[in-house]
Amino acid sequence: MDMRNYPAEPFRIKSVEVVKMINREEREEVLEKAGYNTFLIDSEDCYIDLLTDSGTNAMSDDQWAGLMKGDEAYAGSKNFKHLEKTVEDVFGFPYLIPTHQGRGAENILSRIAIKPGQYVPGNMYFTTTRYHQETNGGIFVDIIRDEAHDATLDIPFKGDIDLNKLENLINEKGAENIAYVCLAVTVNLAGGQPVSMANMKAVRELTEKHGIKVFYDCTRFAENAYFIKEQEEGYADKTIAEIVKEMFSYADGATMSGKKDGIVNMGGFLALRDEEMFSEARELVVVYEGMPSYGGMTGRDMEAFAIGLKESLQFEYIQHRVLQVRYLGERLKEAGVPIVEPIGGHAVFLDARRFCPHLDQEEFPAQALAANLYLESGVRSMERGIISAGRDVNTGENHKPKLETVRLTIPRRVYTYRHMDLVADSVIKLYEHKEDIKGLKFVYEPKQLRFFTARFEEI
Ligand code: PLI
Repeated sequence: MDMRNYPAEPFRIKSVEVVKMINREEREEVLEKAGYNTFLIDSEDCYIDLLTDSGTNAMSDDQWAGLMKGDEAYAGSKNFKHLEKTVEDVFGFPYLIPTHQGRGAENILSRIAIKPGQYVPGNMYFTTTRYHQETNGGIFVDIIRDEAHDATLDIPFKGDIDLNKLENLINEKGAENIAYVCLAVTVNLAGGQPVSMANMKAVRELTEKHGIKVFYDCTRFAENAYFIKEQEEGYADKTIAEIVKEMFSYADGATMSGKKDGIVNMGGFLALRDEEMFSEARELVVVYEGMPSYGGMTGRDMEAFAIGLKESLQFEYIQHRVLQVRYLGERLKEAGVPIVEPIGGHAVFLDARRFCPHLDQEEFPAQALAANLYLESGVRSMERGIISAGRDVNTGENHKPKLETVRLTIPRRVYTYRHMDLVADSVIKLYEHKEDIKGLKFVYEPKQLRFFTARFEEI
């Protein structure tokens, strides 16, 4: 692979955190103690930590300086004003409810916008999002285009909503029985796949006819905007900021986990266009999060978040971000390792079905692969397959997602290309003796969001 096709880091390193690699025997002990669940491994025992890109970002010197400007007043913090203005500038939403992280915003939105028995169509599920929708009596319906469920199809904008699926659902159930459409940019569990501007616009036109609201999950909005600039006709000469503004002009509001494209370690929000909804959301934020001028964040968190949102719009930053992820994916592809294609914005997803064809889905191939990658090299990754999908709330049966994946998630501004090489070499080495990977079974299965704390042993 020609490194010259990849942009060098658009930053220099000012502070470092020393990491160390423990030996294989120690890693075996750690893995057994963690019940073969990478969520239960201590950070200190990981050499390269690709569990998630959530809250694991490196802040800029501007953001660190911003922390010193924290106004920790219980009410009316100036940092809230800064964040509120930034969200309006970037996304165009006038009303802001700050929350401790994305799921705090999902909780509030689900409570105010879903009546029990209503349907909530979305472009694939996300774990915490679907949990809050279902807990509030909503029925999640996956309306992403079929191709998104096929790991091998390399086509652009695999995160798009299938407009026929949406229209059929509206005709079948009636517009009054649809709470809202949840549109995620990008689609995490599909492999970080983006949604095209054309699709966002078409979803808006269709729902407007029926009086149905559209809320975006804007957790990885900047990555999505980069893909539009790179791949959608008519956007090459637009700035990331202009693209983001247009994307959100087709939405009634958004939930955000600042821990991703906000480039901070903590924070989130619910942003709204409608004053009445805002008023309802404000009544709930004081119950679940905190005063409406801080929600779940400190003043300094809000300041760093406001600065991070603006930084995420810088072309050099977002180009490096997306292409660094692509570099890792291309190295794996070149070696014949099966991955989800095309390579998404925040992570490379190993296709565990093809990586471990000797394991049945009920033997948890992705969970086993993640455990074995840690064993191989101290690289921590995350299962995104049958364990993450959980059980059907009515039948109790396991959801069996077509995509059975291990996510190598790249934190923002944290690792170098050399780190990506080390990860690629480890995965390639494991692929060469993949038959040694044994299936797993539960020894402890939590009832909710089981992937976080479940424990396993080898079959
Ligand atoms: O982790 P939170 O509560 O700040 O955000 C929840 C959340 C909402 N939407 C999407 C698309 C996410 O990816 C998301 C969190 N993702 C995590 C933690 C991840 O590891 O991908």
